[in-house]
Amino acid sequence: YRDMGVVLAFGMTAKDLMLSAFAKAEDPNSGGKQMPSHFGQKKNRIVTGSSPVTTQVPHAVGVALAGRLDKKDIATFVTFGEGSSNQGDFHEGANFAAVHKLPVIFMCENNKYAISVPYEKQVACENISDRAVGYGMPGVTVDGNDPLEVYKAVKEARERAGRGEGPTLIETISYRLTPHSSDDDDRSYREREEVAEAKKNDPLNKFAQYLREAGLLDDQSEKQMSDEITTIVNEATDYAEHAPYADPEDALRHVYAE
Ligand SMILES: Cc1ncc(C[n+]2csc(CCOP(=O)(O)OP(=O)(O)O)c2C)c(N)n1
Ligand SMILES: [Mg+2]
Repeated sequence: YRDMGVVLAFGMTAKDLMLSAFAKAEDPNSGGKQMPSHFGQKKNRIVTGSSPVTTQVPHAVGVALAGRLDKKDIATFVTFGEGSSNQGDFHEGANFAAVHKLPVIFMCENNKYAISVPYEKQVACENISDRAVGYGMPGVTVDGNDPLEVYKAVKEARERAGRGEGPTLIETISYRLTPHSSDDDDRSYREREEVAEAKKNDPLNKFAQYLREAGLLDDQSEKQMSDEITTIVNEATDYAEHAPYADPEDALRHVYAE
């Protein structure tokens, strides 16, 4: 759900993302009809999500059930916020997946806020992962700012799913460094000091530091990587900016049966 990093890992490209942001005809998600970050791409097996939060959870459970019925070795991976974990869709999906031991990896990205509502006004339990026991599946909480910890937790969940042991709930603790959206003024509900403190844990900087200490990154290789990424993003931006918009008649495509 809105996970740009995840869809890039699944094979979506910078060009795909820019085509979507500029709402162009070639946008693989929706031909320019959806809001940005509402991903969906058949080629990379990314199932279209809806804007109402948490509807993606029962979808993921249903896809896992379909895979089971078709005897396919698949697992589904679904993400949602800690605020979204209070929606009925989460509880129904988690319960059904656990009862039927479906291969689903539930990942709750706990960034401490649901727009302006802080964690302590959303849930009374200490961890979102505590909820897993109520459904009969393992629940773990990991540092969401540490890519290696996240990788390890997801890998273990995938292996469990592959062995037919059912779903796992992974909670990744992070922090939303920016306002929720351009409409949101976060100064009205949180202190600047809190944000400044959280910035010290920015995973991009922390992981770069880790790689430096491990001797895998230095100034030269970091600059080279950064230059390469800048070129990719600039080329994707130019391409998308100049790409044609969809024809007006296309507005009804995939809306009504053809
Ligand atoms: C069912 C539903 N209610 C309300 C909204 C409006 N809304 C969009 S994002 C959001 C907050 C979600 O918070 P969280 O689940 O913690 O995810 P985050 O944005 O922090 O990643 C809300 C209330 C929505 N999209 N869907
Ligand atoms: Mg949140």
